[in-house]
Formats: sequence, structure tokens, C-alpha cells
Amino acid sequence: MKLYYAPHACSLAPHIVLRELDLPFALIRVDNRTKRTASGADFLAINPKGYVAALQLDNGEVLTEGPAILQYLADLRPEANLAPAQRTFERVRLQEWLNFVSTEIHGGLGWLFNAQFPEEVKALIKEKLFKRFAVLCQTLERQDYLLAGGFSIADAYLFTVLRWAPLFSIDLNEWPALVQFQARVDERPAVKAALAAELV
Ligand SMILES: N[C@@H](CCC(=O)N[C@@H](CS)C(=O)NCC(=O)O)C(=O)O
Repeated sequence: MKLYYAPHACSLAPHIVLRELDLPFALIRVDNRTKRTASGADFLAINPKGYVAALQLDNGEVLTEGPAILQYLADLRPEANLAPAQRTFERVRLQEWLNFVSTEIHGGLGWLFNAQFPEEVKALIKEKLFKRFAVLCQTLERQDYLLAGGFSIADAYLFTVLRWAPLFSIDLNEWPALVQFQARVDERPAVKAALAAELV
């Protein structure tokens, strides 16, 4: 498999999961401005959507969209328990979190990268985002991870997008449960390895 990534982008989540699962993969860096890979290949020919993450399977299929990639990976090694079994209620609970992280947290923080948005618009986005942070805290104040069963792909995703908060002068210390969550996930060897690999 090949994971197309940009350093510290949302592709960090599947990168962490590949390492958590100890799956063989090649990491291919994409320049999101030029849409070229490190070797100069046209990324748009690989993923016409033009964004990371993209996972190219050994049969040539290209899978995109974080929640789909994460579940595909977790199901390759179900014994690692990074996702509850398919067709269980817990799996739907996981999908509920993946969708929440994708639309409410990734989506919200993602808009803040847009340099064209005036400050008043960014303030409104933050106001909504902070309500969503409160929702996360309701769960993370009573358990270590989003699912009661332990670390899952949803946590890898949440960790990845919450890392962007300081870029927008959002001080996570206002939500201690989120700071503790970030520290807890940051301690995982697979997370440390993924972050180190993306710094290269
Ligand atoms: N819907 C996609 C969004 C992916 C996305 O937002 N990727 C960003 C990095 S976090 C990107 O590559 N943006 C570059 C661009 O849109 O040109 C997903 O959930 O995977």
C-alpha cells in the first residue's frame, strides 16, 4: 500500500493507524500547492480530488476520505481492536464519532486555514467549534478515549486535527480533557513514529 500524505495534514491519522497495525506501506509526500509528489508525479492523476489522504492499494485501487480509509485499515487487522466488529452497534458508535470528528472538528478547523476569510467569520467558526469541543469533553472527562473500549481510529483522527488548534491561537488549556487526551495519544509509540517520519 501507498499512503499519499502532506506533513501534519489529516493524512497523519491513517499514517498513525498504519503504524499501530504494523502494516507494510510506502509513505509518499505530496506538495499540496503544486499537486506533485516528491518524485514529481502528478498527484491529480492519482487522486483527482487533489487532497490527501489517499491510500493506493496493491491492486491499484485508490481510496480517499479519512473515515473510509481508517475503517478499511482497521478491518485489515481486526485483532488490533482499532475498530469494533462490523455490524455491531459499537461499530455504528465509532462511525458516529468519525463523522463528528470529520464534519464538526476537522471541518471547523479546516475552514480556519482559509486566509481569505475575514476575522469576524473566523470568530463565528470558532464559536461553533468551541461548542463541539464541549461535546468532546463530556465523553473525554469520563473516559480516556472516544469509545469506552479503548483507543480506536476515531482517536487517531481527533488527535490529528486537534493538533492544528494552536495555529489559530486556540488555547486547548481551556479544555483540560482535550489537553490530557492529546498527551495520552502522543505517548503512543506509533504516534511518535508517525510524527518523526513526517518531520523528515
Ligand atoms: N474530505 C476529505 C478532506 C481531506 C482534506 O481536507 N485534506 C487536506 C489536508 S487536511 C488537503 O489535502 N487539502 C488540500 C487541498 O484541498 O487542496 C477527507 O475527509 O479525507
